[in-house]
Amino acid sequence: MRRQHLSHWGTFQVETANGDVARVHPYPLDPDPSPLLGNIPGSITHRSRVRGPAVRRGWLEHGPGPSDQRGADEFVRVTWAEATELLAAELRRVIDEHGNEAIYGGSYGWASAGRFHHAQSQVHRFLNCAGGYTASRNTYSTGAAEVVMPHVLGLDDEVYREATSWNVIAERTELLVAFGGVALKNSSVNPGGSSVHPARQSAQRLVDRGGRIVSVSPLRADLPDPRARWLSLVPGSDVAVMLALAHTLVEHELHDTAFLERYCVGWPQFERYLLGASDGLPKTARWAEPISGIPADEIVGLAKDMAAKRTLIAVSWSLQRTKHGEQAPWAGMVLAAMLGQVGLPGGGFVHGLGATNGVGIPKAPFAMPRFPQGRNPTRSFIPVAAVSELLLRPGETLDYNGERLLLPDIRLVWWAGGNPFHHQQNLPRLRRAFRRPDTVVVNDPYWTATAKHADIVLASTTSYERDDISGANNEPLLVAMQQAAEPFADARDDYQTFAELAGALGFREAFTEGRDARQWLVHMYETWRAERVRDTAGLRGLPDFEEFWARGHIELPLPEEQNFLSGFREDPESRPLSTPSGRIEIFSTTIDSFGYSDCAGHPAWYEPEEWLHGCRAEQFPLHLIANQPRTRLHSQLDHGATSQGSKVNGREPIRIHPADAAARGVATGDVVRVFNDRGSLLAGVVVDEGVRERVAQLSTGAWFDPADPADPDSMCGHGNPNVLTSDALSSSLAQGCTGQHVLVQIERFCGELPPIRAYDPPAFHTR
Ligand SMILES: Nc1nc2c(c(=O)[nH]1)N[C@H]1C(S)=C(S)[C@@H](COP(=O)(O)OP(=O)(O)OC[C@H]3O[C@@H](n4cnc5c(=O)[nH]c(N)nc54)[C@H](O)[C@@H]3O)O[C@H]1N2
Ligand SMILES: Nc1nc2c(c(=O)[nH]1)N[C@H]1C(S)=C(S)[C@@H](COP(=O)(O)OP(=O)(O)OC[C@H]3O[C@@H](n4cnc5c(=O)[nH]c(N)nc54)[C@H](O)[C@@H]3O)O[C@H]1N2
Ligand SMILES: [Mo]
Repeated sequence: MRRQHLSHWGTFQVETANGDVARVHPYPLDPDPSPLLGNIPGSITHRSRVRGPAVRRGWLEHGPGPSDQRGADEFVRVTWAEATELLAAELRRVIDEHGNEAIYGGSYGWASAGRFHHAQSQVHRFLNCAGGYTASRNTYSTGAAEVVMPHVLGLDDEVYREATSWNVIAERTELLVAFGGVALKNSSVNPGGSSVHPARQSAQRLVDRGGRIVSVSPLRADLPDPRARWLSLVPGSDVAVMLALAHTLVEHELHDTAFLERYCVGWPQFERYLLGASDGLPKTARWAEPISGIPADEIVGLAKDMAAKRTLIAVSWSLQRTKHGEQAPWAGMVLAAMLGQVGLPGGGFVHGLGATNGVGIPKAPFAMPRFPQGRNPTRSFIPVAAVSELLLRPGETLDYNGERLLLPDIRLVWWAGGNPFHHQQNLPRLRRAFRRPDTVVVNDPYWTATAKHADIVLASTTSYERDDISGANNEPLLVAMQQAAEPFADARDDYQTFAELAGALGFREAFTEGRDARQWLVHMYETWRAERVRDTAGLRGLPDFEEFWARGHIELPLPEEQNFLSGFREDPESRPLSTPSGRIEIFSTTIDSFGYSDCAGHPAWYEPEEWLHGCRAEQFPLHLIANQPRTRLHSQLDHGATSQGSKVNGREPIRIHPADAAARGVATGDVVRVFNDRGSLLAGVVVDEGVRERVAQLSTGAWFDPADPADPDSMCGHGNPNVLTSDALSSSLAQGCTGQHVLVQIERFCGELPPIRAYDPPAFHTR
């Protein structure tokens, strides 16, 4: 029998056999189903599953406390009753002795789709009922943009949710200049689920119509259509190119002064910087040529074209996942403002086009069903990528968006639905940070490196083992996610785990409100339906829960099309932006007032640290792009068929230019050691002319596999790039993740290849 289900990367039907997914059938109306669906079969009973609750032996025998055994110790299988009792007692101790602030419950991560069993919502609701926790703010995805764009546009995630839609771009855009390209691999996924994937066909349509796409990127693979133009540049140099384009527009009087006057503030300050009046350095195309490697006449030609055509400037999220990442989206927005096409159909600015499937699909004019997380009475928080700072520097401070945050002394760390040994930079440092707390708790279906570094591991079900309802921004289907298999071994839904714990701590009723999982689904759906019937005429025909469940999905009426900032353009007086000036802030008095040396009041060029023109490049001469994987979502289902199919000699593939391969005497299929002064890893070579010279590309997501689990500096034999990346943050403004770029050296690996142990469970001790 087929069950309806959904993941972040698609809607599909599931066929099961022997307690596992045997086959998935993509949603028939999806023109471009994701290859990531191939990772699902076999995932329920894979050997890397956590079979039941487990406790680290040292923690069980000696009690809570800092430990250098995390990641190296054996585990002991316990019953759910024991796990609940031990953890309830430890939570009570930490809260009584150190306060709720001492719990780090930021728990960043994508988990699985599904509004009710969403692991972060579950852990946050639970910890809120327990009196709160130190939280995390912003994301790894857009950590820099989320802080700077509210100052510039007064918008937060509306920048993506209200992005110009693909159907408008396909029909109206004449020139799409995409900094960071439009990598179709990324449009597979959407947080919370996806059904139809329009990016590929839309890019095709644009080119069929005679429109042009210029993909500015160090990788050819970022072209959304083979007919698009690849403009290769030195990684990290985009802001210099944007400034040079802006300078060219001014030089040729091609900028729209009327638009800048009416819709923006701060043009004069920026213009002084651009022309060199404030620092003696005009940001000309000649200036940008040696920085970016793009010939000056190319830049001048492109600027003239941009002014002559209906032009959309796309800035990918990757550009802000770097040192000074605040600058690229801000400079891109300013460039679009100079062209004066902001708010016109198919013109203007878009941030993250194709980064997820949802960017480019109009947003629903209403909220999705939700599982309330409650209120966190504890005020302490960190910008999310500062987790190593938090754990290693208690009592010290961190600048953030005009505030000075005090880093609390964390005693208990709780992760549910995220994998910091996937997402955090500088894993050798994270491993040291994970030694400090008294207790680390992880809920996960799999023995990820994070679970192996925990003290208490709570075995979770996967979404296929439970019923749920989807619900995602910018997604036209609401899907009944129907349980396809029985829970594996002794795994439990996170909801049940937290409900039992809440019981042991005396707040079960507050956590569950007396509902079981099924009753929550009905409650969430029916509350949502009642709100929709009240506020949206088009949704009056919504079926009740039973009918929705039987149908498997319902279609949501999304707007036909969407044009970013069109309302503001039509009437800036009655529909101002929610910036202090009500207009686009080319110069932000607020940011300027913070007085940060690494983020001024207007977008500017700052030299990054990890790049080819810096002094580190003498030692580590290749620029590694650690981007999102084509074959999986982050670290999820790395053992699945699609992901495994891409491995080279069992290692994650690293792509390098033929000249760089020849210089090192390596060829496709060889295993290389990739290293810098932070760490080293093994990866499998793919020689690729579509990679710029002196650039290498190694995706995130290979499960961390230290050769010696007791040594924090141990080589990763599998190819997780975060062994090498720097955990320096974007700037004092946003303190965002900078993991996209890192300098490395590569050499042929001559030793004996270590076996891949990443998917093996840890050793167990039997009592
Ligand atoms: N170097 C570098 N690093 C990066 C990036 C980069 O560009 N370069 N990108 C960053 C970005 S943008 C992101 S978003 C992060 C992603 O980082 P994460 O979101 O942390 O990565 P995932 O692999 O999606 O981790 C999700 C975890 O949730 C678990 N899980 C799934 N379903 C459930 C469930 O129902 N219950 C529980 N308890 N657990 C569940 C999965 O098994 C998995 O371990 O990585 C960041 N890291
Ligand atoms: N298949 C798949 N899709 C995903 C994800 C996944 O894990 N797998 N993760 C999702 C998530 S959480 C997020 S946040 C988004 C992220 O979306 P993005 O941040 O856009 O994704 P990346 O793949 O990291 O980067 C996109 C491209 O930017 C280019 N690039 C890197 N550095 C530079 C530079 O300095 N200059 C220029 N011009 N280009 C550069 C790289 O060639 C890279 O392929 O992707 C989402 N989509
Ligand atoms: Mo992300």
